[in-house]
Amino acid sequence: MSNKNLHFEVRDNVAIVRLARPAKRNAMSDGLILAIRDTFEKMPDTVRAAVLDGEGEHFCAGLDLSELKERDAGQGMHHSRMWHAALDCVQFGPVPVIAALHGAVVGGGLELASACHIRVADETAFYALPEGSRGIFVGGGGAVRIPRLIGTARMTDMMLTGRVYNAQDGERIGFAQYLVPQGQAFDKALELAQRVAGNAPLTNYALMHALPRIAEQPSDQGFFTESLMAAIAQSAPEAKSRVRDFLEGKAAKVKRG
Ligand code: 1HE
Repeated sequence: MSNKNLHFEVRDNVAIVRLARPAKRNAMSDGLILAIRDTFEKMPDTVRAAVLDGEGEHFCAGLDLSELKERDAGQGMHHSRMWHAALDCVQFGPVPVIAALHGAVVGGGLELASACHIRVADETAFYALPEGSRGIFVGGGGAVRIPRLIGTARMTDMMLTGRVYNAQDGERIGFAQYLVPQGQAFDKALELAQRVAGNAPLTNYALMHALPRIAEQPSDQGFFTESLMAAIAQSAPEAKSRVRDFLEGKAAKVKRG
């Protein structure tokens, strides 16, 4: 499933998907965005979690600006919807995706990272939305996903003023859930992916597909959907055997953090 600009491999039951266009700072051409869509759509059944990272000094410089030719409104709409379809395959695909971030995580690169389920950043990471100064707008789902991570006010400020967040501040405001020393984002992301891969598949499914929907429902509907999901998850044989293992002293206790 490898593409010239997108490397794919499976280690045990974890897929590693790597943007591989370092000379262009992993800028996303239409071909690359379609390759991301295809990769997540056609994930082998054996895969239980994925790591997404970028080759070279930067995670991703966003949209390939050299392809930003004259488009009329209709073509612009289709282009943006193509990004939505591809990033939906990441967020609502078959497996949780852990992004390993370093260097530039900007524009469409930040939109891509925002579609992942966990973000691990190293100390070199920085976050920006240069669309504001390029005279354009986000078009890859950023207007929906980024305010959910950092709030509308912070995103508005980033786009109006060109503000760049460094790795420490990015973790503080909610871009990344983990901050690690330089060069360690991939290893940490892989370690997390291996742990995620060991969960009951229905639990991972609930977290990817039920939780974000519940979070957007009015409380009354959210409580009801939660009960439905809880009932389905607890009835699976795997849930029964995991709970039995704990009660028989065979499963790990929760340890202090
Ligand atoms: C690119 C791109 C790109 C680099 N499209 N070619 N994104 C941006 O506005 C960010 C633009 N990029 C940058 O600000 C910088 O390149 C970086 C901070 C990411 C990296 O800096 P640096 O010094 O390591 O690299 P560089 O020398 O700027 O770039 C190396 C090459 O990559 C160079 O090409 P070369 O042929 O001269 O070697 C750059 O032109 C090329 N390059 N970034 C095309 N983005 C769904 S809508 C999403 C909307 C957006 O994402 S808009 C934001 C676009």
